[in-house]
Parts: sequence; C-alpha cells; structure tokens
Amino acid sequence: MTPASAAPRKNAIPIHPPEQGVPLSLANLSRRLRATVEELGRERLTGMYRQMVLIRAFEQRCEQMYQQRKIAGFLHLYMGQEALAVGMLGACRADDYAVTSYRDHGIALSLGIPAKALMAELFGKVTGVSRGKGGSMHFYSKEKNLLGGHGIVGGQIPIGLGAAFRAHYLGTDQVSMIFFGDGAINQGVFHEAANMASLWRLPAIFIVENNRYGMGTAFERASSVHDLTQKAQGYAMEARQVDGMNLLECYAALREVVEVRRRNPSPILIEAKTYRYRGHSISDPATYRSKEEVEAYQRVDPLQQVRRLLGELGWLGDGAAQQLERDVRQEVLDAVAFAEESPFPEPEERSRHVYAP
Ligand SMILES: Cc1ncc(C[n+]2csc(CCOP(=O)(O)OP(=O)(O)O)c2C)c(N)n1
Ligand SMILES: [Mg+2]
Repeated sequence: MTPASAAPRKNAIPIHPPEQGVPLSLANLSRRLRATVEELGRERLTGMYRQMVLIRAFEQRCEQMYQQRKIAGFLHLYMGQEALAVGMLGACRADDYAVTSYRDHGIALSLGIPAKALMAELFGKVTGVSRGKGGSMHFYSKEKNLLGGHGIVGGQIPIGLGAAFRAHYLGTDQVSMIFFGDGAINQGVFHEAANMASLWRLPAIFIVENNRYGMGTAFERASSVHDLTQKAQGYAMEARQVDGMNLLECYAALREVVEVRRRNPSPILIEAKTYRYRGHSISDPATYRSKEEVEAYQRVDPLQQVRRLLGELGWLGDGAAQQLERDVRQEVLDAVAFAEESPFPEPEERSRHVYAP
C-alpha cells in the first residue's frame, strides 16, 4: 500500500473558486446588512467607499513610483483587500490598537494616517511616518495606535497580544486588532499568543487575512486544515468567518465582536476570506495562479460592490462618484509632491529612535 504521505499532493490542490458570499446589492441585502446600511447612513458609507478608493489609488501610484525608482526596497500591495481594513477598522474606536504585517498600506490609510506621511515614508523622506527609516513594511503611528507594519511573518502577533494585555491590566475597554496572513497562522507565535489570550481572557481580535497565498504557495499546501477557524478550537477560543471582500459584512461582524468584548473581554479568531490582486510583492509576477482565478475575484471587487450599492441607494450617482475619484487622485498626487519635496533624513537620524542597550 502507498503511504498517504507519498500521494501526489499537487493534483489534490483545487483551483480556487471565489467562495465569497453574495455580492452587495440592494436586491439581496439581508435584514442584518440593511440595518447596517441604515446605521452607517449616507455620509459614513460614502466616506468608507472613499477610503477604499484612496487605498487603491495610492497603491496604483506606488507601483508607478516604484517603476520610476522613487521608491526602493520592498513593496507589498494590498489591492483587493480594501474592504477588510476599512470595514473592520471602521467598527473600532480611535483609541483601540492595531498591528499588522509588511502589507500595511491599507491598514494605515484606514486608520486615517495622511497619505502624505505614508508616501513620504515610501520615498525614504524624514517627513514619513517612520522618519523615512522604515519604508513600506514599517509604517508606525503613535497618534493612531498603529503598532507597526512588521517584516517578520507573525512577528506582529505577540506585539498585538501585549497591547491586549495592557488593556486588561489597566482595566480599559480597548481592543487590540491583530492582522496577519494565512501563512502567519502556522507560525509558533500565533499559537503561543492564542493560548495566552484565551487563558487570560484578553481583548485580542486575531484577524487572519486569508488571501489564499503565502508568497507563491497556496494556503492549502501549507495548512493542515483548510477552514482556518478550526485553529481556534485548541485554545477554546471563539471563531468566525467573514467575507473579506464585502465591506458591510466586515463592518457588521466587527461591530458585534468589538462591542461584546468591551463589556466582557475575550479573544476571537476571525478568518476573513479575501484575495490580493497583485503578486506577493512588486517583483512577483504571480504566475502560480490562473487568469481565470484572478478574473473570478475581480468580479467581486470590493470597491465595485460598494459603488454599485451606493448608486442603487441613490447616495452616490455616477457624476458624484467620478468627482470623488478625481478628488482622491488629487490627494494622491499631492502626497507624491509632498514626498518629492521633503528632505531625506540627516545622517544623525541613523542612530535616533533605535533601541540600543
Ligand atoms: C519568519 C519569516 N519567515 C519567512 C519570511 C519570508 N516571507 C515573507 S512574506 C511570506 C509569506 C507570508 O504569507 P501570509 O502570511 O499569507 O501573508 P500575505 O503576504 O499573503 O499577506 C514569507 C514566507 C519572513 N519574512 N519571516
Ligand atoms: Mg496570504
């Protein structure tokens, strides 16, 4: 008999269908999401759409700036995952904590960090959020409680856990939003953090952004279970799945999750099913996935879903949507101009803000 381990695993990997739920539209909006639309109202929902458009436009410009060599080093784009960041962080309070991986542009913009300070960081300028010393992977903001972009896969998880512990220790009702990838969930630190969070009932919101790939490896090839919420069971932790391409689902889910935890802290694992439209980083042509697969996910583009819904609601007509896009494009161009004009850090900066015993 052939041992199971010798079976040709490659053939067992399915071509990914988009498993996303029903795309947003007035006709098929559940009662829960109708209530969410009413709660948000025209101004906030349009504002959230604007944030998503800003993330997309910011990153499209980043690609260009990289090609023109204005940006150097690594560049991991978030395009496709916008609804997740905007929806989930939109359900949080300004004093909550957030921490994420190197794919941090969308999270930083969703927290309201100005595009200028982020573009300047990408250009390596002293006016950047990390004084030009962090680059794309290391956005950080004390004012917005963003505890970083982190380049070590899973490295942000114990930091987010620490923020949750702080809230618990001081008896505040803050929560800690810990974003990480489907690759990172297999790192030891996730499992250690999950155990501690559950044991001490910490307000840690573990959000696994399952974009189906860790670099060029499909997550099914790297994970022993394909329903990532199962990983919470070993830690007696609550878990749920969310359609990460759907802004309202992301917002509504987090609204409930966060509200409960402010009153009665406990951790939760949320698996957000999403997709990145670009390769792992700017230098990855993503030849490991099919054109059909990418197109299938483009049909559930998170931006288009919200734009269609806003149109159906009569809250954003075509003319107003085009104006919004023009405004956003200008905001990004202003960010580029600011980054261009800003100075590089002085040589003394090298040893400033660096931990040294
Ligand atoms: C500890 C560690 N191991 C390996 C790497 C190399 N590496 C960088 S990104 C990455 C894939 C992570 O994938 P995932 O967690 O799914 O996040 P995504 O890039 O999809 O957002 C790997 C293996 C690293 N940076 N750190
Ligand atoms: Mg991934």
